[in-house]
Amino acid sequence: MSTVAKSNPAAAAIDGNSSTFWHSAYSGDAPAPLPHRLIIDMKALSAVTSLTYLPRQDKPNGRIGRFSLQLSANGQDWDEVASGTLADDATLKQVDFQRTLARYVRLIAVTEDRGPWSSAGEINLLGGPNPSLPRDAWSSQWTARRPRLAMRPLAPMQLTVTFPASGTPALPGILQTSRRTPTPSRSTRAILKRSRA
Ligand SMILES: [Ca+2]
Repeated sequence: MSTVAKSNPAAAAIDGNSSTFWHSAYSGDAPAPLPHRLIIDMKALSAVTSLTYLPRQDKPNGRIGRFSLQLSANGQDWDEVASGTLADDATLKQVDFQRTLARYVRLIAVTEDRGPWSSAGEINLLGGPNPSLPRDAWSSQWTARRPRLAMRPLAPMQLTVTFPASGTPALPGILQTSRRTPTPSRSTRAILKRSRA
């Protein structure tokens, strides 16, 4: 995203430093609309059981509320392993799920009470009852889903009302739209013919 502040890249969510953080775009033209997707590539398959999320520690902006957590072994086929709503505070959160073999992790931030932003001080993945997985080779990136449809109002449909000379609307079909009525298919024509007979 061209509008991401350079000091808050996705890599800051996995750098082991709780005072640096990833933040979605908040300057430039406009904030990227939610949901935001933070994707971590662990570069190797790992058995994962939990994700921890440490919000940024300096301000509440961007704390992830409702979320979906998805895992993938190949980066193409994703399974949601957890979803829910995280408490709106600065404490460390842990999301546990069924032990899954995965290489890619996709954290989808769906809501934020203050605005269309997401941020993360540190995100980690746990591989069992105890250990953090080694993060040396990991990489991360984030994207925002753009609306599929342009937010442009539709042109109003033009309605034409025809009145006969007597002043009484002709029925039926007094309203004619500017959209062309589709030609009935052969089978429809046959049905219409039968129903008229
Ligand atoms: Ca960090």
